[in-house]
Amino acid sequence: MAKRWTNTLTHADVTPRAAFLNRRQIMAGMAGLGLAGLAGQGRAETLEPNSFEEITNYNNFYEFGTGKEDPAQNAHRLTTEPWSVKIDGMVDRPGDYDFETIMSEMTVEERIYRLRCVEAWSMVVPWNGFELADLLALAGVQDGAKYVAFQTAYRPEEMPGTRFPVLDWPYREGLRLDEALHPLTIMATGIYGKPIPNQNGAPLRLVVPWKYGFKSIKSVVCITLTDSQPPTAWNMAIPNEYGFYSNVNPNVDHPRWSQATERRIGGGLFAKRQPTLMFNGYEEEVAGLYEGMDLTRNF
Ligand SMILES: Nc1nc2c(c(=O)[nH]1)N[C@H]1C(S)=C(S)[C@@H](COP(=O)(O)O)O[C@H]1N2
Ligand SMILES: [Mo]
Repeated sequence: MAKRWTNTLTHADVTPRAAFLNRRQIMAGMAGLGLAGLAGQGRAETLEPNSFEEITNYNNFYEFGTGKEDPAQNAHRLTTEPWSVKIDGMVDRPGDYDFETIMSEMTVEERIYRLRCVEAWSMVVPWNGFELADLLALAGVQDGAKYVAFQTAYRPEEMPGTRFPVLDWPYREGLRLDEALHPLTIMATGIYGKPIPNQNGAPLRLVVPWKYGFKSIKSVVCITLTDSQPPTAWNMAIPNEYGFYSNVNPNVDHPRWSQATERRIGGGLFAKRQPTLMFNGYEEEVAGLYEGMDLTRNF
């Protein structure tokens, strides 16, 4: 499938980023402005990815416990082979798609994305994955579909955290169809070129980089195309704190804390908090999806 988006946030290969900056400077006549002018727009800074150790030892995966180190301790219990994803609802080709079949059809590439948790910490993760749009195309989205619903595996015998009613299991999430089809939205299957560890959502998990981390549902077993907004786990649990949209927005605070700044994991004990960027730094790409919407009401 044709590549519809070029990653400008590479670390090893600086060429795409340089090309991007050149294009922008020529287009906007910004040649004299330099990096500082572009950095203000949130996406031209060099993203230094977190280490593999940081990314795989500080996690939220409540099925394996609510502590940040519980998933790394417990998620080895998750059986990830065999694995299949049921794709159903308003699609031409509903069915159980096994992981190997999916991988043989998809083009995996690296995407270095910021990950901003609603709890106000963040990381930068070099994911490997494919665009969700390509997977949905495999199933054939029907006219009239407006939303995509996702479910995580629910296996009490493998998931000690599900013994506690923290959430109404299984973990559920959802996107509007246009958000799901956006080229930034991926299904991640790896980190740093290795298969994605269980604690990060093996064997495949959603990544929506402009939304708070909880939208990026792990270990997906079911994807349903619907014409109505699906119920989502955190919204069901605490509706006044966690909305359906949950776009990263420094101007709309959580009822119990500010969202204006964030703590970058690995920055050290005395690191300065950094400003949170509108749409987590992806404003240029995604703001159009929400034109005319009141982002405070639709939080
Ligand atoms: N199934 C499931 N998916 C989940 C979660 C969870 O508890 N269960 N936590 C979410 C939250 S709050 C965040 S911040 C990210 C964390 O992803 P990471 O652990 O890979 O950094 O996963 C999200 N996906
Ligand atoms: Mo989170």
